[in-house]
Amino acid sequence: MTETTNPNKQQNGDAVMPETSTRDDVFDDSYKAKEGPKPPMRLVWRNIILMFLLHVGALYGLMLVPSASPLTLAWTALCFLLSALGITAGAHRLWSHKSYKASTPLRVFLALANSMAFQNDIYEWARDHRVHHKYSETDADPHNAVRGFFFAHIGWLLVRKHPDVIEKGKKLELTDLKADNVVMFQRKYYKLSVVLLCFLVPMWVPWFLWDESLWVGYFIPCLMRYALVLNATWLVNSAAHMWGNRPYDRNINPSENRFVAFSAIGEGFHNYHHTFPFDYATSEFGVKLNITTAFIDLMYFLGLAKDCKRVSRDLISARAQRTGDGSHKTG
Ligand code: ST9
Ligand code: ZN
Ligand code: ZN
Repeated sequence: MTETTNPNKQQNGDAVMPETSTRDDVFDDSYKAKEGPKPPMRLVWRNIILMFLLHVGALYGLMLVPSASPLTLAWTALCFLLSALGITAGAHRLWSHKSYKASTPLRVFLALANSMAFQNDIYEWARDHRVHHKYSETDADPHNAVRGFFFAHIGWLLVRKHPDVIEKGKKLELTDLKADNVVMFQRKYYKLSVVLLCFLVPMWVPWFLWDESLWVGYFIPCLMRYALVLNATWLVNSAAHMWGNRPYDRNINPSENRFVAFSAIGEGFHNYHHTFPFDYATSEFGVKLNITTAFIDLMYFLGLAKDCKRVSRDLISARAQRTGDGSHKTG
């Protein structure tokens, strides 16, 4: 593991930037909101209708759970875990933040898992996420939590983006993503990969292998699982930007939220993550409530991941003392 100890001053205080990290995921306080009235909110009815239908389908899937075979439920849990890892270990910690390096087989696996999660392709996800970190809680943040829980959770996907998101996003450094063949390949064949991996495979496997009905296969491992992964992810943008302690930086909204950490397989330690975005564990406490970190550790052990970046304990304590809300614990 690469431990960061060099206290270079960064724009967001004393967060330390390892040489290989992207600088465009670090908070930039130079953003100035444009004067004058805000642009009008433009609803995207196609997304509103599809998201409504998805959630109705997911609730119906929940009602079908008692009629599903135990194998189908185990398969649903596996699909949840795989698609979640495609976001957490893939789009988030690897591609948005470059917090560790992954071999080609691991990147291929994570890209497939990412298509199973159907949350926009990796390139678009990482671009939006970098702009979220860099201009957090401003109009240039795609899911600006200052606009309320609903907007940060799902509302931002139901309206046209604020022009500042696009303007600032176009200035981001994305050459690493453009140079990654796996990312570009996934982007090129994204729609096909989603149809196969988010919908057909989760529905077809239980029918083919243990005679589950296609109906149950469609509503439980497919729609219900997809909606659960989406909502677990969105909770990081909504709940973990509002509720919880701020042991590392009391001046920012992102918070340590254990419920979100549990449901988002390790991504709820959001005050830590926004303070030290390049840490591969996204938490001070390693694998605690953090399946994603355990997964990356396993990949490291198997020789498929390397250069996992960590922040030193001394630096964490110094930062917590200087800017934390006083709730910092060391265990
Ligand atoms: C989904 C994503 O759910 C979820 C992401 C969550 C992030 C969470 C982060 C938290 C931390 C990690 C925790 C993980 C936990 C996981 C737990 C798992 C258990 N920069 O987009 P358009 C350009 S997706 C630069 O159409 P509109 C763009 O290239 C769900 N440029 O904007 C294009 O240019 P051109 C499924 C940008 O029209 C133009 O602008 N998907 C940027 O405003 C227009 O782009 C959906 O539901 C940027 N940042 O529409 C809907 N952004 O024309 C998907 C845009 O030249 N999205 N551009 O190509 C949409 O339908 C639309 O984007 C929209 C906005 C309606 C939302
Ligand atoms: Zn992040
Ligand atoms: Zn955030």
